[in-house]
Amino acid sequence: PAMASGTALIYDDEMTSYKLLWDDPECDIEVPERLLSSYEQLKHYHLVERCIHVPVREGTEEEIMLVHSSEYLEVVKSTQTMNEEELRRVSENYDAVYFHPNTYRCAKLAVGATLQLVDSVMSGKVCNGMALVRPPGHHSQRNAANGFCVFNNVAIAAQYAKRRYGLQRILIVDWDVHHGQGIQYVFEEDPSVLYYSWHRYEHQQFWPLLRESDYDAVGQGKGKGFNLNVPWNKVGMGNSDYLAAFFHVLLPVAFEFVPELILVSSGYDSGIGDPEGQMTATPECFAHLTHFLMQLANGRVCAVLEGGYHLKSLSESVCMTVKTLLRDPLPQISGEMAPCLSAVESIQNVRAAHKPYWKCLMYEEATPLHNLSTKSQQMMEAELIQTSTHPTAKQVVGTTNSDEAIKTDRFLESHMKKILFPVPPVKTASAIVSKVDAHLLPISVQVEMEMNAQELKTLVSAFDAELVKEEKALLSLQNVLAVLDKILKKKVCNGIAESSVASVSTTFALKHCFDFGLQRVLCIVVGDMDLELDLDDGKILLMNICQKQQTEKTNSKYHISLNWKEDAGRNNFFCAVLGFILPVAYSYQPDLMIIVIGPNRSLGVNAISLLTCLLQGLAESRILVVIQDTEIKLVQSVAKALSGVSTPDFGAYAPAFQENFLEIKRLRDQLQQEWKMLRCSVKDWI
Ligand code: X5A
Ligand code: ZN
Repeated sequence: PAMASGTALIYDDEMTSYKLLWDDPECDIEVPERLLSSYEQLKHYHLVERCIHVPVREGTEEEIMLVHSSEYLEVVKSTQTMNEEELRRVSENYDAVYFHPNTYRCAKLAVGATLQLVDSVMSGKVCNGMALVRPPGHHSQRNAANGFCVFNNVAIAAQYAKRRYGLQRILIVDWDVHHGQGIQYVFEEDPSVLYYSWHRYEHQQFWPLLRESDYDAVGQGKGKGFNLNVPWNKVGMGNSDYLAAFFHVLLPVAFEFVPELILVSSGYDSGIGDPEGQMTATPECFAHLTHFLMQLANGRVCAVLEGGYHLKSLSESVCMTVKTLLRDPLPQISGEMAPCLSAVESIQNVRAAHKPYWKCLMYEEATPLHNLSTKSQQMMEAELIQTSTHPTAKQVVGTTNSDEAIKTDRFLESHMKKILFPVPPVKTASAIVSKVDAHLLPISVQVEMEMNAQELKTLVSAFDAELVKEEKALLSLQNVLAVLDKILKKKVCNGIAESSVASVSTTFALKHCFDFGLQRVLCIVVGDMDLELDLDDGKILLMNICQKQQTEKTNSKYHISLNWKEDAGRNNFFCAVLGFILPVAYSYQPDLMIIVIGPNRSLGVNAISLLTCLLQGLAESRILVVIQDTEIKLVQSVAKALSGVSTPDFGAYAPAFQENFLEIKRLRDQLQQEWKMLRCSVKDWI
């Protein structure tokens, strides 16, 4: 279905009007500059003017009482008129909290800002948005402030959305580095709110030090299965660990859940340089996380600020989130893509704990690992350090001092210049060359093609002298080349080309890519097609999804054949995309993707469109789709996926054919040494 457009930004500097008035080393990181510097950076990148400004309001008492008791509300209210001495005394009743005379007013604005965002999205005024608020909310509970949080903004928003809009399924994604135990408590028995949180845990040695933050807290009563905790037992988790948790835990479950709205407890203390989190995820990681969530709930994503205490890291990450909500192309994610042992261990444990509740996990082995013996753990860690540049705990310990914070500042300064930032963004238009009537395609995507006939003939004859003589083939090549050329020259981001000779066209296109200087092209072929390609140098990764059994074994790691049985209408291609294709693609890190749709395709229109949507996180969103036969439905659907006007609707989820599932599992076991993002269990680690 088509979706609303536009991104709301909700911010009011009144929420900077409270601060810590006394000495408290635990609370002194929660400062007004957190909001000021985030907003400044949004202005700097000209993102503020691209968003729709929505004013804040106060949350009402009734709204606050959707989650909190009236007694607690009265306590918070009473702090307005207190002197410093009294404020200190109230603060001491709670864990890691300070009050200021303006706290109550700001906490009401934070709730109201969050509800304004939900209203803007639910009314269709915008598609998505972000609220920059203080105080944060996810630790606060029915009767208690906790961890800088006063009212639970996101939990209130979920209750409000259920009540006001009759929603039946809301997904809360809490990517803050702390466990939002406040949210967990509110929805523990509620199957209509799926709560996902990853958090620094260190076997319960990290604040808030709770047993119930572990992976085996799956929810209670009717809510069993609707609470997903991914506890990180080491510091130093980074881009690949976070993405692995998305691929192997959150996304399969979320696609099965089919949320109607997504609320993000959007804390950035899980980012690099943060003194609380001590993790290593770089700002562009948040662009990718945001992008994946945008493929669910018809794009209705509301991000609400929680933590984040390294000002530069925080503000760059906020910008990445907003930029992605605005549908700019995604920056390439940096670093080697391989989750660390400890991360995979946590992922395996959550998957095992949730096996009874989700069809996507039904074939999982049911063995949570309790604790790997220290010895085997050390051996495996040693192996890991040799084979991967993944930051180890040792490298990041000690980032709390200000020297280290400044180092991160400098690192980010140059890092952000290297990635796709700042403006201007590449135009996100698509180039389409197709026999399908222009008026049947999304308006924004038609681009005139311009390719000098002589120039083309020269190119083609260098490739294959015979081809120049064949009128029809020449025309096909021309289509493909015209679109590809625009992508390579960054005049457009992506495109579709019809070609009657897809295989020749693709070979030709690939050659053109390398002449242009690309290093790695991911080529996904759907259907039966023989491509004569030299795959040894790793410049092409060929993935063939087809029905016919591939008899001849290929011995190149750059040729992967996925034997997939047609399952149109059964909607279980998710397993293959999330559990296999995306992890391999992220491990490979291509500069461009070519998706070729040949004859006898084993995937339906929706599956192909979903694949197209999800792959846009790679290669700065550069995708060329080559379609062999003119199929109006397919061209339309892929065009919509590329232009971001809609995500394919899959309806309810059905379990995978066991055969399909086993195929994925077999391939994963076979290939996880090469393509490390496939790892979701520690068996066969070495
Ligand atoms: C919202 C948030 C952290 C509290 C840490 C207390 N709170 N040590 O990030
Ligand atoms: Zn936090």
